[in-house]
Amino acid sequence: MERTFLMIKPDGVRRGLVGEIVARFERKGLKLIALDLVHASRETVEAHYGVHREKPFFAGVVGFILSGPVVTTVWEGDEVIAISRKLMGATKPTEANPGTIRGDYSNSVEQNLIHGSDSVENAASEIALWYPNLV
Ligand code: IDP
Ligand code: MG
Repeated sequence: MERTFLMIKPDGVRRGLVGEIVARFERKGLKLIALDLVHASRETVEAHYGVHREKPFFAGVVGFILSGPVVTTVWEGDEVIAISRKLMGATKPTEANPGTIRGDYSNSVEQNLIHGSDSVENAASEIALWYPNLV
């Protein structure tokens, strides 16, 4: 059974979209196994976006994630990584289809409401980073 790490970013919390976003994954039939509202540390967020360290948007996205509380979650299910990426929608607002979370609620490439693991390896390292005690 596959697991993924999904995080509702500060814009989603500020805009009151936590329930709406969580509900979409629940309705899809994915199983919620962890959920917390957290004020993340810079160390954790920089490690989380470590693969993007050399990108021009790295400092911006880290600062944005630190701008308010986030909701961290772990989900379980068959093909949960690919399914949740599909429900999230594409990174760029011009490419995120209507019917997806980003397509319906975001028009910003940075403030795009949600993070989701993109591979089995990254899901494992993100879950270990945010939920070191989750078995
Ligand atoms: P993803 O969240 O769809 O997996 P990634 O390419 O992994 O997209 O980028 C991580 C995050 O960094 C994005 O969700 C977004 O918040 C931010 N980001 C990506 N590209 C840009 C950009 O060109 N400008 C500003 N922020 C960006
Ligand atoms: Mg990514």
